[in-house]
Amino acid sequence: MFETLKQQPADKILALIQMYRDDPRADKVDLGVGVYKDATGLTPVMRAVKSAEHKLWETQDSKVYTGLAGDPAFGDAMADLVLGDAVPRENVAAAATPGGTGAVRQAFELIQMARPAARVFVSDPTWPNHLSMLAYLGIEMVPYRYFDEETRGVDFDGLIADLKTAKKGDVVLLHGCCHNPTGANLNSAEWDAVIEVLLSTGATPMIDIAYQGFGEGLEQDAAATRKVAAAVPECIIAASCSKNFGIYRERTGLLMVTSVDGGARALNQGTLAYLNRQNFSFPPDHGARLVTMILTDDALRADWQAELEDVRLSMLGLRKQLAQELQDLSGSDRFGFLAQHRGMFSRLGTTPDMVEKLRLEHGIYMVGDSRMNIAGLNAQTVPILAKAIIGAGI
Ligand code: PLP
Ligand code: TYF
Repeated sequence: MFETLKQQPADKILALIQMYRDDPRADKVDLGVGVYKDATGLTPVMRAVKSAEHKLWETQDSKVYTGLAGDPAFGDAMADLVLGDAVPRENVAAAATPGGTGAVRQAFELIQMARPAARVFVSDPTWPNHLSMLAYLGIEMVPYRYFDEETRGVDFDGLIADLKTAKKGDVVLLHGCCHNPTGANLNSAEWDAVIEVLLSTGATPMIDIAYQGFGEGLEQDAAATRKVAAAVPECIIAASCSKNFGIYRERTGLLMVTSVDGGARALNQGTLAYLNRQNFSFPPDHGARLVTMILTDDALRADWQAELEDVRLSMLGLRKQLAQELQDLSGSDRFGFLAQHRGMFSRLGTTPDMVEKLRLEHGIYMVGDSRMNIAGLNAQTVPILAKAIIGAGI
């Protein structure tokens, strides 16, 4: 029966990992897949995660099933981390999922179940998996302008004009912070304007937040999500713990749906549990339990926040260093956007040919759209990258 299958397109980001591994050059630089790396190129297990795992090993006496929505304590801890007090907890339906990807996928299925004709508005560009999952599910997507190729900031006027064409029953997918793949983000006043458009069109926001703590700080990075969720009657939020807890392979995420009253919440909660059951029954628990332990223990939480802040500041330092090197070499401030961008990524804004040239001639690996993982750099490789960029005539 399987001879009917067709070759599916590979994930370009994941394909880069293999190309990088196969490259024999000792001085190669990996700016591809979005995982945090320290100055030695390692992706460490965070201290608080190690401590929580140790404690868990000592105290956990059963691995019996949790619930279809996972352990409610995880939902509570994450709702608190992401939403603060923006929405009363009794109005938030929440279900644990396998990673943030699982939360996004379950959200798309929920949208399709509620509104088979819903269109999902997606930033141009967005994380490629958004597009591939929407296409796979047969959900209509509408790109909205986002990246300004000139300034490498947000094309705010284009974004607002495009979002105004959304209608009630449509969904607007927004990145809560640290936009992937561009690194360009809305400021607070611009978020207010987006909220106004959401309210005037009646479209439902869906916020994908996968990098809380990587941009301006843990609270600041959640501010937009909180503001949107507090302003609209219904908001969908897909949160990932992969990056900010460094537990990528544990597959830890949470899908939340807010509503204005407990009755709607009960229906949403039942539907999230139902959707989990259709796809995988019980969500993974190990990572979710670690996150819950860390967030609810003062000492573990303080240690986690301190390490996360170090991670954030190291990326910020690399951004500033790279922008400065490029300014020195080019004699212009046209790369100043690198210091303005936030999160792991920046889109350099050059052609796929130039990206290939950097890879072939310098062993510098970035995604074809010129997305660079800033965490892939260190103080020694920043000048190498800067020289390569200017040498290539970018
Ligand atoms: N959403 C965005 C925008 C991402 O960049 C990622 C990748 O890390 C995710 C969601 C989900 O990641 P994960 O499934 O590893 O939690
Ligand atoms: O954008 C990234 O690099 C991360 C990691 O299919 C990732 O979000 C990349 C591709 C993928 C899943 C996760």
